[in-house]
Amino acid sequence: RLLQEDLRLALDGGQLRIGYQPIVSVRQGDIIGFEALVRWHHPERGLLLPSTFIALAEETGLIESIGAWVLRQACSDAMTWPAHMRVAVNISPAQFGSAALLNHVAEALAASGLLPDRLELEITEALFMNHLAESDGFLRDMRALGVRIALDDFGTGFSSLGYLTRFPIQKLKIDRSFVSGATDFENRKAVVEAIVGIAKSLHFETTAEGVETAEDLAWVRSLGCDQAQGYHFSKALPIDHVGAFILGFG
Ligand code: G
Ligand code: G
Ligand code: NA
Ligand code: MN
Repeated sequence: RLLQEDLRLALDGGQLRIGYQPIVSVRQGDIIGFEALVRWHHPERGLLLPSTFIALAEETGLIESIGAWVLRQACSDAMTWPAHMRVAVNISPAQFGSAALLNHVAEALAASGLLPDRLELEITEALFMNHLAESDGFLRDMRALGVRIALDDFGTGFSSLGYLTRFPIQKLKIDRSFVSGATDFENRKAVVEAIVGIAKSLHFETTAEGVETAEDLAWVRSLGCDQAQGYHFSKALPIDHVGAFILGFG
């Protein structure tokens, strides 16, 4: 049987679940929020990660309903967390061009009652740069709603600094390829230092992704990153483990 046919049934069948990975403030050491990462608990194939089905969802158009579900679920889950914590949701290229996205975001906020500034949408730097025309309208719509925007996988997508100043973005997420084990490599250090410098001068927050060890954390702290995310703190957790993780953290 084709994976594609299974994916149609997965959403209605409750086989899609969200894992929540904590994002930690480097200075205070507290949890500032969680990134929502979708997982598919396939009845025969077991746990499938997004790399195995997000592209398929995009090709088949299923990403629209999956994306709407993730937004609704993530916003309602975030309502069970302390009120200062945000939830970050990934938006893929196929969702980005669609007029339905604005409605899905607005509906997820309205249905959950989540304050808009607790929702952060992650779009990859490459997506942003390749769709500048759509980006403009999308970011304006999101700003009107009060939702925050993060550029994901930053450092891999050749942004022009001119564009960064023109768009209402609040955060750069530094790609983990520059972060994990980076103390060993001078060139990676130069990249992260440059990104943090740009972010500071443009008043964006920075999150270092892929912080896997205490050494990685000490290093991103020394470079002035605001937040860190990675296996050093936790992998993505099922929603029913998030409450205990928050209580036990720090
Ligand atoms: O969770 P890792 O666990 O494998 O996630 C891999 C990639 O899948 C991430 O880079 C992320 O951008 C993408 N991804 C995870 N969850 C979602 C989602 O809900 N929607 C979209 N569009 N992409 C997602
Ligand atoms: O592309 P995006 O940044 O949204 O991807 C998140 C992906 O990164 C997920 O697949 C998640 O499982 C993975 N991830 C999260 N933390 C770490 C980490 O510390 N090291 C590595 N190698 N991957 C991580
Ligand atoms: Na992401
Ligand atoms: Mn990323």
